[in-house]
Amino acid sequence: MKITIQILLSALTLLIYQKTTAQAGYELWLRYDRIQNEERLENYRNAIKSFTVEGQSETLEIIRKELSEALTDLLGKPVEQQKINGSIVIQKKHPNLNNQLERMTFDGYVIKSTGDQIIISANSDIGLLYGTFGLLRLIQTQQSLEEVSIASEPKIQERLLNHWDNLDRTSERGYAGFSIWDWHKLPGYIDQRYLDYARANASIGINGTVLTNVNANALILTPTYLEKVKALADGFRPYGIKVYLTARFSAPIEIGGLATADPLDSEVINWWKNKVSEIYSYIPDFGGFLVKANSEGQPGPQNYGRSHADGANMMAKALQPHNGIVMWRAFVYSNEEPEDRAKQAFNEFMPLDGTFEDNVVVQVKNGAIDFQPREPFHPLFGSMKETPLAMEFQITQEYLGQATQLVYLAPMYKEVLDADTYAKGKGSEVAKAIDGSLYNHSISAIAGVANIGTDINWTGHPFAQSNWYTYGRLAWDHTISSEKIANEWIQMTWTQDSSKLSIIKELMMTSWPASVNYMTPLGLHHLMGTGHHYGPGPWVDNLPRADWNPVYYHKADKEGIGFDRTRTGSDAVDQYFPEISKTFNDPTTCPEMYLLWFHHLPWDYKMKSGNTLWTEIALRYQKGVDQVREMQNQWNQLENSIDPVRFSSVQMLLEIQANEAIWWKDACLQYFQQFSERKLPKSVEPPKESLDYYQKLRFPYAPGH
Ligand code: GCW
Repeated sequence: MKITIQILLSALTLLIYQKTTAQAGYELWLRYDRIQNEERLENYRNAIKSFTVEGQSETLEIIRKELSEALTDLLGKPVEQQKINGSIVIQKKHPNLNNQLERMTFDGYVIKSTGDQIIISANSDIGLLYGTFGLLRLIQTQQSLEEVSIASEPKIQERLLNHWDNLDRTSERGYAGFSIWDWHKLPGYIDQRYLDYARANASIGINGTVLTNVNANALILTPTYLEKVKALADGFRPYGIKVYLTARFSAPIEIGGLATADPLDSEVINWWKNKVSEIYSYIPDFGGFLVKANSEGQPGPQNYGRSHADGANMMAKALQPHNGIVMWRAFVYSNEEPEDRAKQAFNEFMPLDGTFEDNVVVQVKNGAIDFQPREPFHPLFGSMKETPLAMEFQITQEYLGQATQLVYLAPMYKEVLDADTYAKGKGSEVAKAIDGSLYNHSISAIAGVANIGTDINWTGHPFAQSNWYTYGRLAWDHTISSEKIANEWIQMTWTQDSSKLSIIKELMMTSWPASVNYMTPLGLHHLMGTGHHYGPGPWVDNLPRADWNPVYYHKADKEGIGFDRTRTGSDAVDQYFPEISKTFNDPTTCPEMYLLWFHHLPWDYKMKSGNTLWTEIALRYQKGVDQVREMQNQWNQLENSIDPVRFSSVQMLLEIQANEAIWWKDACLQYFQQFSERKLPKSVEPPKESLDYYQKLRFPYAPGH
């Protein structure tokens, strides 16, 4: 009797614990809440009585566990595993689907209903895992399975997260607590979080992870740390996730005891060769290196008068025997260079096109400056023809409200992916430059700077989970729309009620345009506070390098505002193909969203709306504030339909966001007003505090810095 009560009590505690973590969001989009629509539930229950997974492997075991738990939760009744002939059959290279599977590359999958069974098949166990999550997503989003026939394969081969995580567990630009890698306790202690992380990534098709910060520490390449990396890699492998590391260019000196790191020096070449072999002795499927070189103080080949290609190729050759790749970042801008910062990466890398080894991918940020709220696409996309380019998106919201603001990034990613480079005439979108189809490259890759940390909900802001989800879905298939991704994510994370779903979707779709309005409207950029980049600092002009200062970017003066990148200015426009450069070069054809990115215009410049530029800027800032208030109203309508913990957490964060939007508006408008010497339009609310007040705000312990 006593024992029974004890068992009951601990079961109850577990239930309560599970409930609280679920409410706090630890489950991410894998909550598997029971289907509420009775009719659909009945259909699913009739169609799915059991499942069969053919074969044995760690991955297949994961599939069994996932299916059994997920289906039982979703259908609200146990769904048993059957040795043969279950209502769902999961089988590699299923004979009936051979035709389709033979045409499939990578880890694609097929889901097909035969009338009385649903078959999931693929060429690999990992493909089966993706297919399993694919099927579960169909059920989570309540699609009919009756005539289901889906063939899905990733458009991009290497779909990576980049963690900017340091060995001391801080995370550069991390806003969700500390790094999830507990290096101190590894390799002995495998935190369940590592496996949950791998599972979540597998559910959206992410297949690689760079564990360490691009501002790299050579110690990660020493045996002590390689043991730890191996432990993670072993845990991730069954989920199809390969491990990569950042390689500090000066490692041969720092941990190898050599006098130089010159990439043409034979001792250095040998050192890397041996180091790479050593890494593969720990991790036989190690993915390769990500390198930030000669950028923001990181060492690189130029320290020895060598080029980026010399550096990248030296590492690439060391990796070739093991099938590893080098992702060499194009985020470079020189210390001395008086050239417009937006032009420097292009100038540096274009002449190197065609000189890289086959296993080098040049990793390019979405825009030419640095993850700004909105940037025109990087001119390297489409321009480098011989070199595979990886897209680097930032998921962590360094310049986009960090962890206090709800900003759904899918529309931003899509704007860049869908932008036409005109490299081979119309229809040469950025996405095609990345997925390899534009110039027939055999490697394709994409990277997202992770927003994951130790916070119970992984990402700090509950809605920041949507950006992790979005990144994975777009890395898999860049043609999916932002609305569809939002729909899926909301249904899996928040609610099955379609009217509630529409409210959340609308709020999400407004959030990015809103943030651009209240932070950097009309092509303004890099106005953030020094160092931490939290909040506005358009007045900052005291940093050691000109191009670290907001005044360098907005160039506001008595005449006007904006950075002149036209042919008579810095001529950054001519880094684009003629169709685009022509459009950007002329203020009357330049899309207004990029206007002040490319043009320095008078305060009285006539905008399309008929307003002057000054008035338009002021109205945009106000609009951003109003949009956040509307988002608050929308959220408040959900009060009784969302669990109280998550509801109030988002409610509080939206209140902070609204105040931050006002702060941005007031600080920027008062600062620019000193130059424009014009009144604020009537519909713009008067500032809450003085410019002096805003200028004196300090955040010495802002996170992610
Ligand atoms: O966005 C800037 C960040 C740096 C970062 C750098 C980079 C890792 O402010 O923190 O360093 O970009 O991408 O290398």
